[in-house]
Amino acid sequence: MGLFSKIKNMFKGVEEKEESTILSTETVEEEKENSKGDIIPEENVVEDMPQDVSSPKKEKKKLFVKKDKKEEEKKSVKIYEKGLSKSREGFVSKLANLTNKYAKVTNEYFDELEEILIMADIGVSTVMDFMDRLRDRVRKENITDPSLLKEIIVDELFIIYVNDEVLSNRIQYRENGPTVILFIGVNGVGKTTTIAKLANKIKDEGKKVLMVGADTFRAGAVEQLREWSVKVGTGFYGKEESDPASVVYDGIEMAKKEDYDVVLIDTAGRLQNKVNLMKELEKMNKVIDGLVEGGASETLLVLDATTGQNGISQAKAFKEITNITGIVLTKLDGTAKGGIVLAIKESVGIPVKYIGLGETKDDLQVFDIEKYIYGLFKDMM
Ligand SMILES: Nc1nc2c(ncn2[C@@H]2O[C@H](COP(=O)(O)OP(=O)(O)OP(=O)(O)O)[C@@H](O)[C@H]2O)c(=O)[nH]1
Ligand SMILES: [Mg+2]
Repeated sequence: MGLFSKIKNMFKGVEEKEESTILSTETVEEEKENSKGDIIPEENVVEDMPQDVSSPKKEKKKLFVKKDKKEEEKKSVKIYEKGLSKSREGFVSKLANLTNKYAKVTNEYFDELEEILIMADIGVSTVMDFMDRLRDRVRKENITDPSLLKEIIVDELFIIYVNDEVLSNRIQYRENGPTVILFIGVNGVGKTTTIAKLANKIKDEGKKVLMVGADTFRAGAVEQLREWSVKVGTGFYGKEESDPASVVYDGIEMAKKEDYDVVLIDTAGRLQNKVNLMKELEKMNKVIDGLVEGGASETLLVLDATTGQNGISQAKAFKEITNITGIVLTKLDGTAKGGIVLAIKESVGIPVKYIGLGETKDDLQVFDIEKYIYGLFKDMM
């Protein structure tokens, strides 16, 4: 069975059977192991739990947590499906049409396929490699029927992403002292909204979150973040018309004094002035390094998926001036060009950690390549 069939089987059950086990046994075991830093810390579910493992109450609690995870998994698959509907209607329906149009795999078929993939923003060099591999497989496996190629295409796209690397897309939380996460990216990509969404997620995990408004460049930017902090219900520190690094300093001092677990810092992104931006980021990082052992845990670059190849150029430019630990790809709900995820992986090699699939505080999802592939191609077979 191909990879895609496996993924499809994995998530099909989510839609059909209310009580089906979504996670395989291994995943459940793994989830249990990881549950310390997980969405619902078990100790937070029922405050007054006795420590006795054999207690029936504890068993009940465990079941409750598991069911909650199932519900969450189900919700998350649905958000992927809904958020990727534009992409699905775009390039995926073109792929399906292509299969119907050709009775045989011909050179014209390959040319058209190549064009569809490039239009989907996968990136020219990735598409070229992909086409070579596909032609190779077609030759070796003697495939003439285009409908047999559909699954192979999806599998090969998946392979481009995974590419025998272990992609770590989990946020690294610090044991002691606040975990500092810096958000960077050009104007309007969705930095502030992403902070609100992520704060909401982290808060639901039982952590104390502080938003710090260090975008002191654009008028109203600090106030915009403050409004989000009220809506989401987190702490806030920010000051207009001051030096961003000094805002970062005061914000982290406050976080340390008031025992915040996570500090999310909003910055201004003026890429038109690369040298200044680099200096500013350096200055901020110096301040963070001085206050928190090991410095910022994450620097997340926010990219707008609707800007396509322009987004890739931004990633390359930012990569030159600072150390990026992950990418947040926003507005994937608003584009038919879902291939950008693959292009980012291929051209900058930085993991996509989160994707934005809408404008509300619930529309941020941890990036999961399996759900992504399922959300994109579910109608294709
Ligand atoms: N559809 C959709 N819209 C989004 C998403 N993320 C952000 N937006 C919208 O994009 C616009 C810009 O978002 P902001 O969060 O203000 O962007 P920013 O990077 O902070 O912008 P500046 O502060 O001007 O640099 C807003 O209208 C958001 O609602 C997303 O995932 N999907
Ligand atoms: Mg902003």
